[in-house]
Amino acid sequence: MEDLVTNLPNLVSLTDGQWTMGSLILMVSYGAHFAFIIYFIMTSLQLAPRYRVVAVLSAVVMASAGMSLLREWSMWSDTFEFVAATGLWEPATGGQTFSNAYRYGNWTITVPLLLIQLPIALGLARGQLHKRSLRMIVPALLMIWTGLYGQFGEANDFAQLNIWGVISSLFFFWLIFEVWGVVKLGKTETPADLKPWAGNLFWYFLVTWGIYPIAYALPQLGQDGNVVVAQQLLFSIADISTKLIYGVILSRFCLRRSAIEGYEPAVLALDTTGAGSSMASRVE
Ligand code: RET
Repeated sequence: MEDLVTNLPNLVSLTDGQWTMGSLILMVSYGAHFAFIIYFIMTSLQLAPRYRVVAVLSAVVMASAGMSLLREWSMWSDTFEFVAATGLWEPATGGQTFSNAYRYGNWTITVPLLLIQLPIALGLARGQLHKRSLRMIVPALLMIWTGLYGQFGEANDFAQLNIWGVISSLFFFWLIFEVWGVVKLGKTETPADLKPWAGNLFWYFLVTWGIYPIAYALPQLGQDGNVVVAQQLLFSIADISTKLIYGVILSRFCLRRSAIEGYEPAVLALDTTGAGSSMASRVE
């Protein structure tokens, strides 16, 4: 029967420290995502109308990911029970099973939204925006769904994990190529002062999205509590970096861009002289 369990956390016992750490990591993650809904909605008010949707999309991503992570957190609580005889948190007999698969389901929604934000922020014209978004979303979804299938091998079938991991990585390379194309195109549309942001965004994307395959492959290091907790930690660092911090960076980029384009609320928001509190004194 045990072979039917496809996710590593259902096969290991955790020390109290490990169990608490896992619970804490997931709680901090969903808490952060929910809290930043407010930040992104408020920020959207300072952006020029054409960029406003970038912050709004971040708020939507926060809500969607927050709910998914809340689900992971409650699954974590329901999966383990404390056994006084061993002093360990053991997978509860007949209890819930823990699975990362819900994360992949959630990415199906959040990843396309994250990708669409980029060409909007970079000011691509409408025709290019649609075409380029589609060209990024296709490999991204194929990457996620092949990875979703592969991750069911993390407990019992490393061949499944690795073969589908490699296939998924090929789609990831294709995606990176498309993102690079968007950034290159976007650079030509970006005001001179902000051009370095575009290149930096690409490298930020590469490093932070690159954390996910490491978390995916981690169970091969061993079936123990440290690996289970480390996997959740990596997923959470990746989640906060690719959605929350990425959203903050894009919003700041759009705020500067809005100001350069003369949008008054953005000019005032960026005014650090103190004079901005009075509209009149800012005009000269
Ligand atoms: C998988 C499978 C193994 C190979 C690769 C993967 C890449 C996953 C990525 C996920 C990004 C998710 C994001 C979610 C935000 O909500 C599927 C783990 C390359 C890059 C950004």
